Amino acid sequence: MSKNPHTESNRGPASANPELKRDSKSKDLARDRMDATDQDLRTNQGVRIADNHNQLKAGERGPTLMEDFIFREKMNHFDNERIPERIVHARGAAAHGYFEPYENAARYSKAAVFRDAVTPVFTRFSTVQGSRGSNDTVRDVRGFATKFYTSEGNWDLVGNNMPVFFIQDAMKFPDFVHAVKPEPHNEIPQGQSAHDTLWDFVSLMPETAHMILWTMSDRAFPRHYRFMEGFGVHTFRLVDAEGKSRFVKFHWKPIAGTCSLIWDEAQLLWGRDPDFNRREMWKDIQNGDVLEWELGIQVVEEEDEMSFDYDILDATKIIPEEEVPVEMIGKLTLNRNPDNYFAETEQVAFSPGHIVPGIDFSNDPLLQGRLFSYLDTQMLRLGGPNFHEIPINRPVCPFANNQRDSMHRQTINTGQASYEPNSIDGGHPSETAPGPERGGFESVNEKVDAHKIRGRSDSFQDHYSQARLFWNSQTDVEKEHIIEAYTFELSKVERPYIRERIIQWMLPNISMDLAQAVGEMHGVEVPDGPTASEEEYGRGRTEKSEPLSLMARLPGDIKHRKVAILAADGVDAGEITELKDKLTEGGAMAFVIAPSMAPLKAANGETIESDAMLNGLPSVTMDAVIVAGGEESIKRLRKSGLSLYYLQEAYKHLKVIAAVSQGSELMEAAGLDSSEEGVIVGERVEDVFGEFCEYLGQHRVWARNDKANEMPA
Ligand code: HDE
Repeated sequence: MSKNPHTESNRGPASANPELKRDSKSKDLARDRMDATDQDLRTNQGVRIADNHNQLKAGERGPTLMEDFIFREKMNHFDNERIPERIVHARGAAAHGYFEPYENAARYSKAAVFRDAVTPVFTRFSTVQGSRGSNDTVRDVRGFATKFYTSEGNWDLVGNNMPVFFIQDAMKFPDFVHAVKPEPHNEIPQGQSAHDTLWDFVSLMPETAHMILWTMSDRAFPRHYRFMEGFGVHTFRLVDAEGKSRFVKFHWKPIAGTCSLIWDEAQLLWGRDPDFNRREMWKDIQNGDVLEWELGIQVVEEEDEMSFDYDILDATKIIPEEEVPVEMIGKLTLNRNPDNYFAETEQVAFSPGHIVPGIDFSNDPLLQGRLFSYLDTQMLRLGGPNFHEIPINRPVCPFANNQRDSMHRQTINTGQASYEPNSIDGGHPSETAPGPERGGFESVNEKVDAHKIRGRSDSFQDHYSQARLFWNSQTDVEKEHIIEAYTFELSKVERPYIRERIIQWMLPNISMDLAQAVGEMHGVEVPDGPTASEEEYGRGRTEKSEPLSLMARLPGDIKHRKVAILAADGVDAGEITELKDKLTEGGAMAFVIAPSMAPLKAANGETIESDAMLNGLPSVTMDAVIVAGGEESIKRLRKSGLSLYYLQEAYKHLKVIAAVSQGSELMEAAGLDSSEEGVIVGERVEDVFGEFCEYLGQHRVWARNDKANEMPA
């Protein structure tokens, strides 16, 4: 069992479950894997196929014959390959892995996932708005859904990379989704929130203010899934072995730290690598560079439920970490790519309703509505109620019940009794009484004694305090990015009255600076002060909360970072080797980027492989650039507009740029001034490397922000 360095003194009892290995789900999937190695080509009925190129025709130039069962079967299967994509979160990428609890986890929950040494998982990341074929790096929320194949059944933690949501009550979800999705008359825009219907809805629904602010921040385009936080969003419950229930919020804290793309980069990536996030995760896992998070919880004792200045059942609110610290209770590692996208990533069916003993729901009205929606949507998407039999969805623990039949049933249930109680089949399958360990599921025995009411609690009224809290917690650069985001998004809104509603009626309640800056860019006059009612404006805590800034958890080192080394024929081979060795030693990945894919002929006659062409892995796919020396190499690179652009673009995107020996000439040719921060030149690799790593650890050269805005690239 892993040790949690943060909670040494806070351990509860732990027990290991030796029979559950981390690859138990992989073994379970093995029975459905199909390997065509050395196989003959056959029909689905097992008949060997002699000719897979020609239909059966009446004569060489004649019509196809109806009896061509081989053609008909092939075409019929092809015609029916597609299933409906997810109504939201259609575009996703996933990986297998495992979860290891820390010893303190079992203190809060009797769930096996917190007791067993290791539990296999499958995690799917997604964007929300776009269709399955849309771009990865759009401005959007990212889904972060994990299926834990626990020894007591599947638990799904179906969260997002932002800790709050747009609406408070599930009743508004279809309205919100209709507003954010491409508009119904022309299906524009794809993967974008910058359009009239979304902002119309937002401008009329002040409860969206907080979440919209998050989506206008750089969190809306993570640099890599590994650099992204995750949140369960709702308040859930954990139930311990004594039956005591506590409220919790779940957090995924990335071990690699947090960092994001910047907007211009994200937009350029739509064209240069629309699969950017999924490709990076895939390649990293392929290279053994696993993704890791710690699972954290904020615990609220039941008696403290009402002690906050917001309602913990309101999904538009966070619990600031200063109020309730996040306690780490385990570690997630993603280390294996799926074998087949459709079978696994597309067919996986998550639901917040998939819980296990030791975990329970709260009365959050958004969560309550989700409990219906996820099961319901699988009926259409996966074709009926047997989706739990699809290999990626089936639990690793044994399970039996009296549910029978329906479309595509795989299980061959033996025995005569499909009801309970029965005496014919020995009374099986039979119930298990609840218990502290391995017992039947038992809901928290909460007393509910109330009038039926279609309404909302007054404690859900404050829509702006936490938006102000978020704004106040951002650094200057982050605030600038948020201002740019509202300005850009609203510029795409055609109706002036919608733009005005946002600028005059929403933004002043968050920040007058924000309202004025966006108002100025839109030529819209801003009122003197807040415009919301006292209740909606709220009086909650608004002083800075450190963890709300992405800068609070910058990577700090060069691990997992991608570094381009620009080179051409005549490059100094020694420098390339030294750079690659040093970067790899620090956990970074180095790529030799050259004008062509032909192996490079170094100055000393050595041959060096080129990893990509200048436009194959452009600067937007990299975190930093180094120009290696070699007189001839620099001469060639100077002649290439692409290499000059490479440096300028990296400069504009605030990336650290270094040049070794003659490499400085390419810097000059690109118009970059080595006296500036984060533009480093030196005679030898060791002269530049230390400073280079320091900047890279900070993710970007933030001090360059104003200057970079003047760059045309
Ligand atoms: Fe979802 N959501 N959602 N959602 N959601 C779906 O389920 C829904 C919400 C989230 O990788 C759908 O199987 C309602 C919050 C993720 O497969 C659907 C409400 C959070 C995924 C659905 C919400 C999420 C979904 C579409 C408001 C963060 C992708 C396909 C009451 C805590 C999971 C599907 C995957 C997917 C409904 C709000 C996260 C339609 C009704 C809040 C990560 O059932």
